[in-house]
Amino acid sequence: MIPIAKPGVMTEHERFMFDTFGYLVIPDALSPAEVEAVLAASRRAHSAYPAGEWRQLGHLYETESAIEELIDHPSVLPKIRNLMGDYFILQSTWATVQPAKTKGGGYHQDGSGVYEFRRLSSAQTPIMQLRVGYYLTDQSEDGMGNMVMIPGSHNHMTAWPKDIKADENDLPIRDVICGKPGTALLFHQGVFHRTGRNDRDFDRHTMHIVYSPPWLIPSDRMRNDPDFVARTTPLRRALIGDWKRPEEPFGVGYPRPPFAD
Ligand SMILES: O=C(O)CCC(=O)C(=O)O
Repeated sequence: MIPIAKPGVMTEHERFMFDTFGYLVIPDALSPAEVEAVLAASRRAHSAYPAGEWRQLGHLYETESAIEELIDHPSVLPKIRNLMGDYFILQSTWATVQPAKTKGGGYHQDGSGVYEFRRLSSAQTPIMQLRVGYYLTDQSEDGMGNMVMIPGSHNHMTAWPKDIKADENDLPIRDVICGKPGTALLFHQGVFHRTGRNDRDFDRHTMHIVYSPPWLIPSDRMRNDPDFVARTTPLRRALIGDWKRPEEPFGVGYPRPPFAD
């Protein structure tokens, strides 16, 4: 029971599965050449830090062109627009490494820990972040650092059972997301999820790209580099939040990002 989707436009079937499960799995979202380039960028960035630690590095798209390409990647962007409309920003980007032979992480919902998004509603929390995890290393079997999701857990406010322990006292409905390099996992921030264990003898790399409404602050950067803003495309400039508001704050909106359609 995998909510499998195809790259590109959101079909009605896909939208129904997204609303039901809270995520979609999109094989072949990236070509092998794109995977190779993003993986090389991720390895380059992490090589400046000690090996053997789980780590996320943000804001690399200004210096790594392969990561910049993911800002408005055609495999995923139409689905983001289907779910968020035309006004959203790139809130953050995280090149994530999980070392070989390491345990998984704990279940959580994404968002601001100090003011959790689930406080915004007594029923289903609205979409505040759409996250796309591009698998860069092989995760086609369990135990390769796969994401583990609890399907539909964004849809209610029942408290998370305190005694759940990953892989030990776990939920039988957990879904270990398997995928070859180039697979994308698109999910609602409210879905409980975690990093799965990595039993293999190679580090696992995933590139996470996070979109949010335009009034959330970016979380991987304090500012955009003016040189990057000047040289990137008009659409990417809009998506990184570099637009002028005619009136503060959002009184009469701001120009629609220059999508091709
Ligand atoms: O290890 C990973 O790639 C997933 C990390 C994660 O769950 C998160 O950043 O919210």
